[in-house]
Amino acid sequence: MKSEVRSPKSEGGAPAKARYIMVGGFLGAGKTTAVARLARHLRDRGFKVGLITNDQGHQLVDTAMLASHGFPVKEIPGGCFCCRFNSLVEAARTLSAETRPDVFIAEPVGSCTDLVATVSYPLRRIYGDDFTVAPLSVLVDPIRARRVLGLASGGKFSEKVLYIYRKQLEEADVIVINKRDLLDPEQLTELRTALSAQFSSAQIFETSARNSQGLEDWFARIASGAQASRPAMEVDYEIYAEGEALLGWLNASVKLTASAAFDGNAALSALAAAMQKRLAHDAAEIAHLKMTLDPENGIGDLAVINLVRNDYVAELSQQLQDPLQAGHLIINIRAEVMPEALRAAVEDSLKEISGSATGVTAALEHLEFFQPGKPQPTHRFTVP
Ligand SMILES: Nc1nc2c(ncn2[C@@H]2O[C@H](COP(=O)(O)OP(=O)(O)O)[C@@H](O)[C@H]2O)c(=O)[nH]1
Ligand SMILES: [Mg+2]
Repeated sequence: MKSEVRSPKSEGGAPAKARYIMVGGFLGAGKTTAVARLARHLRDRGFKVGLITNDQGHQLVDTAMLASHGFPVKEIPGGCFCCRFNSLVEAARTLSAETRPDVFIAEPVGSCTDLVATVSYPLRRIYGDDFTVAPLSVLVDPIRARRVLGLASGGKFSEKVLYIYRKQLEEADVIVINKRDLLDPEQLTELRTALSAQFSSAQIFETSARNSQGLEDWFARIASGAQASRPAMEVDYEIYAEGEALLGWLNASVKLTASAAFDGNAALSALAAAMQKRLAHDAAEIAHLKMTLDPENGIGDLAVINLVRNDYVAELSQQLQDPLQAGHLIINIRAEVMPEALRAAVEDSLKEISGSATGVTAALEHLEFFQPGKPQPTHRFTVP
């Protein structure tokens, strides 16, 4: 089939096209987890995989997490794929020069929408000789989705942020209800029914990316299916920009050192809990708080912690095997609050976990906190 992933053994004749797979969805839906699973799935079948991460800022938890699994990763910081389309193509070229991937898997920014018109269709039209473009997948966290669709109560974002959330679903070729382990069967059916009623052009899958459940059918669909050729949706870029600007963004990197070896997993949990408490006090709706701790001399060892809504506890999705005496901490937070509140929460929380009581010293190496600017796509094609 024309749009299939090229065979890993098809060296020799005319250069085959690489497959471009984009895994979108709102902040915290499980994109990075799913990308890591998909990359491993393809690698196990003999394909070479190249990963592309993207963010409005620099110093990304996702890049550190995916690189720790041994995949080649290129990061496009400082703007979304649609606004940095040329950097996206450049990243694919660099990966090609290094490892010649058969498949690129790209994770766009979780607050980004209009990807079909600004990324998929430009890739198809301008670089159709280089890539076959997979259907666009949009992942959802089912607890968050049930609240957005009015099926459950709980913390929500304001209407302009929800505009982006719904637009992401509207353009999806494939909607993946991820984290299905968090719902009982009735709640899952109710969510699926509501999604298929509102977003009828999308095919729906149910997965637990973290537990590797339900992934095969979805992977088969995006590894070999063609993307539909339908007119791209309409987007009000004023509302989109206002929704983006309501989300505060913070990225930081911190050097942690201690007088004696300390438990890095416990330190991450304590830090996440302190930030969560501070942000709750500021009435910030957390979209994603994520951190990695990379021990000095801890070859391949990396701790990852995530919090994706206020009324939950931060989860250590990867833990360190051993105590550490020095390490590098990356902090990424996206929440509906002014960025200054994020800065204060991070600085105060770092003070809480360091000092004479713990023997840990926290030295801030990089700090940026901002509201994303108005998206200004390089291209916008309403038909492929
Ligand atoms: N319960 C559950 N949690 C998951 C699943 N997939 C991902 N997560 C968790 O959701 C959080 C956010 O995941 P991440 O992949 O970083 O989301 P992203 O922001 O969309 O890239 C992490 O704590 C993951 O471990 C799942 O299938 N079930
Ligand atoms: Mg991610």
